[in-house]
Amino acid sequence: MLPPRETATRECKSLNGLWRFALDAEGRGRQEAWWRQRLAGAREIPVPASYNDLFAAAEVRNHVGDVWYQTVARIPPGWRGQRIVLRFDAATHSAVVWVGDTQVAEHEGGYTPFEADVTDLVEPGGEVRITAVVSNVLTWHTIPPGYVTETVDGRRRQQVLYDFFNYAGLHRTVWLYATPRSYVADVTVVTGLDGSTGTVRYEVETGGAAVDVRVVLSDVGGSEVARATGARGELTVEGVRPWEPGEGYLYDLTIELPGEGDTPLDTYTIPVGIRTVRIDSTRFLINEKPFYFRGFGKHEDAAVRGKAHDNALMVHDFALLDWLGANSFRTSHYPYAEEVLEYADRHGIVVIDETPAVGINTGLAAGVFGAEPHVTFSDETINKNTQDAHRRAIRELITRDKNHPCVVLWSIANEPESVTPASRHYFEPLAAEARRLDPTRPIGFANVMGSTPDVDVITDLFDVVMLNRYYGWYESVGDLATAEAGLEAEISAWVAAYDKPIIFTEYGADTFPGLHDVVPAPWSEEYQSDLLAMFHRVFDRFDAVVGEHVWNFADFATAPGVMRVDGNKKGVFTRERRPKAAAHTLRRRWRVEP
Ligand code: GCB
Repeated sequence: MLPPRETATRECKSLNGLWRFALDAEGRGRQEAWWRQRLAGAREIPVPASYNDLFAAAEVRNHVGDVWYQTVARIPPGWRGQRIVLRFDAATHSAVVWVGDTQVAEHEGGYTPFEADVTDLVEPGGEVRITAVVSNVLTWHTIPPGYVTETVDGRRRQQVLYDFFNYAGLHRTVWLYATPRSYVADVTVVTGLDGSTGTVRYEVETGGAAVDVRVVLSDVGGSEVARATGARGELTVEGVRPWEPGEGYLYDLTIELPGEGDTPLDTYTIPVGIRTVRIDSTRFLINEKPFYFRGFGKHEDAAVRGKAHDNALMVHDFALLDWLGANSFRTSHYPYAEEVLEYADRHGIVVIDETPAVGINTGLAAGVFGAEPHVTFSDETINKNTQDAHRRAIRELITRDKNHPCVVLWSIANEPESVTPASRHYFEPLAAEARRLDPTRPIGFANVMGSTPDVDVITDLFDVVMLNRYYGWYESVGDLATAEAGLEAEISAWVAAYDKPIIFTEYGADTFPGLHDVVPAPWSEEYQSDLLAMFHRVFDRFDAVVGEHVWNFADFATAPGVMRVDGNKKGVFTRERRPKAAAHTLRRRWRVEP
């Protein structure tokens, strides 16, 4: 699905701003058809934002169920004769949308976009009422999974199986946009490199009446470097300037549907980074050069706005990554806003792109987050329906992000159960589906502590070993010598079992900012630094370890619990992005001064 973009033939109108908002505490709105009129008793709410932290009200923060959003938008008069589309970049976790009285969209999955052709429902120059009901409910059959319980006083409680606050709402931009009736619907590019020659294979999908396709590739200066006609083909670029980590060089691929004379019916441009990705034994090769991942698992998380995309925060976070000498991050534990990937493309930051499949592991949730004990895979819990939702989540992630050069690896799940025959049964078709959808990128999943190579049964389905390990924290806390021995032994076991690269996708320690000690005491800033240094010492003993992503970039909100004091404190930065001592430790290791 193409992101909305203004071109010579297209216009976009963001609907961001203050919308009307109503909490549906009793779940009456769908029956009473609240979309048919102005939302009664509505608050005003900013879009984009999570609704949870805005109103100083526990019933909003902890609400489980539907909330309603409504706005009135004017369709630009110049859009007459155009195809008009309404697009939500994200509605967490599911939504139904009406334009006027007509339902136009229904979508499950809180972190990927959906859209509807509303041409026949709107009048250019006129106003239109747009209403969305957004639900934050997670069930055994959603991705991520969860379940709802009742408290003694009859309130609903959402049990999540993961370690971050269940923020919900319209987290990203809502758009109206117009395209010609014959339009570029999608494009897929696959790039190649052979010495100084680059190739761009492309495939264009069109909508509306069948028309020709013409593509032009140009460099940063706007000079044409290659062109072709036809819906699919291959462009050759002599003297190519590749997209490299740290150097996000992008060409522009302009797709035109030629019309009469010089004016195209439709035109759409996507940035293209020419690069290759390949695994060779234990090496992770970008442009045939070994790449070592230095960076973090992150979250979309900030005070007040929760999980909303925010350009100020994005630019600042990338500046901090640069200050540290980081070259990559993982979109733990869901697809991030498309703006983030576009920024990473332009700045040469490498991304491990993850689906929202976090919590496919009831044993872990029971141990860490106090969930009730359940069997992970069963008819009553995670089953065929969940697997179908997971397949859709993989499909939506790959179709959205397939053209980003920054994305070099798909992570199809975080810390799933991976030691039972049922887990193999569940993951085998999903790994195959990811490969079918994108044969050009390696795939992996973040493996949970304890799922060592002697008991794991799914790693052979993947290309990379991605390990989340908490030696020195959840195991051997306060005893870094034992932790170091444990870590070294485990890496040795992986190296003996698999000829695959190993990326540490999580390691870290909760750290209370400002807590200092003369002895290495857990929760102190010194302990976090010492623990990271210990991991690094061990990583450096193994060639197969090709990456280190600290957990986490910054402190983040979680559900309350005995393990969490005002959220997860494993950040190297506080939630306000102040560095802890560990930030300086990492900078000394990572920052390669020119
Ligand atoms: C993990 C999870 C991550 C948690 C982290 C922790 O293994 O993948 O979501 O936040 O551990 O801090 O416990």
